Amino acid sequence: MKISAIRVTPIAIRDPALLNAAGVHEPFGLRSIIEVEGANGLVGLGETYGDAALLSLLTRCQHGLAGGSAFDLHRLWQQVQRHAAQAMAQTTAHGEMELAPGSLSSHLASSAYSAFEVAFLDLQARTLGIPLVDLLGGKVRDKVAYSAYLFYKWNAAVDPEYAPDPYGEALNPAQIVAQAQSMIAQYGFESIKLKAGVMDPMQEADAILALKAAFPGRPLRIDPNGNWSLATSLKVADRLQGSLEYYEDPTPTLEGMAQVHRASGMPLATNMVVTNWSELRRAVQIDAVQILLSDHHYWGGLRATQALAKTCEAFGLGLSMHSNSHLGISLMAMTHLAASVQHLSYACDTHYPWQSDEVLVGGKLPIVGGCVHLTDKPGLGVELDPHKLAELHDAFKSCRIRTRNDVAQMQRYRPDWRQIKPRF
Ligand code: GKR
Ligand code: MG
Repeated sequence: MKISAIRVTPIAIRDPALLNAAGVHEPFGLRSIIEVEGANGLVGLGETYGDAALLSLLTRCQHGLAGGSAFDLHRLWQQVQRHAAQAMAQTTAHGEMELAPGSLSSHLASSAYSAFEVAFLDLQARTLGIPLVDLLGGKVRDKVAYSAYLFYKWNAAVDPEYAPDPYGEALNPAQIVAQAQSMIAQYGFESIKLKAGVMDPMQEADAILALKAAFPGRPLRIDPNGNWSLATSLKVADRLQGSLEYYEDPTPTLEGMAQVHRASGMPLATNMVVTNWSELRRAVQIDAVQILLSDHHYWGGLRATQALAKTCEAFGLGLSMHSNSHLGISLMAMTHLAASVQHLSYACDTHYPWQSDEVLVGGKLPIVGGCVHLTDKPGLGVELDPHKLAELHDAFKSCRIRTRNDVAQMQRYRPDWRQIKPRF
């Protein structure tokens, strides 16, 4: 199937004032929407980060890809490689947002490849008239479970740039439980993840205990994004023994994680210390983590993530899925991938409930009983709404953000705020 045109459209989507180890989310998150149009008039869709360096690489690749075949993924990789060095030379690792792994300069090539790969596969599947999951070997489940992703957060009133959101402020365990109750009432999630690394670590551990009391038997996870020292990680581990499904990125470095696991015996998960194949090799050597949070956006696409799943299985690691702020094209790519992977052992992460914008016909996709259901529709099973796309592209043009920076956003409210790791 010959590709007649490729379009890369940066968009800005509303995001609430979610707090994390780096600072606070900006009022807009950036995404890139990829359209790969075939000579048959069908269009394959992809979605990825919209930060400047990746956007520049995606745009550089766009023209060279037209004229090739949507089935030729080797050519896609060569085109991405051709431009990656130039794009990387323009970025600097200094001050990068570690919390957005897919936009790190070291991942630029695999992130760009991933974004196009999804759109190529979507076009292939639409051309064949089959759901995308069938190109991944078929589905082993009809629906994919996601977890409630809770955040400490400010009320939108903190700054007129933030759009109002239905959840309000969450700065203590009672407000976190209330957030969980309203998110679960709306989406039916069966597992719960708390983004931590923000408040006093013992208050955050208490929030987990409060969730445990409010939702008995529901799997719980806590993720401070490596913001705790070894001593703090172990203190929290003590408090939470028996209460966690897994302990996500308590402390920085593979060696630090290995020490926490050895001393606490808890299963540790990561999307921070293992983000590429060489880190995975080292992690296995020193038993640093027991669960890997995969993410097709930077692990090299849907097929590479299937290979990652096999590798995890071979080395006895569990597998879950990481997310950053995203819309429905990413959600469906994650869902088709997760539906194809037998070894996926946990509910996946998703930021989707935090997003009020959508680029798809029909608006936001349903999450029912905590799950996204696959359909028999061809490809990813979703259609782009050109008016919404244009509107969110206008939002990108008029917003001041070009690369995510939660540290700088926090400094608007607390000028003395610094990126310190670990902070506690
Ligand atoms: O959205 O603030 C956030 C998260 O902290 C995100 O940036 C992380 O990449 O969700 C992620 C995680 O699990 O570490
Ligand atoms: Mg994480």
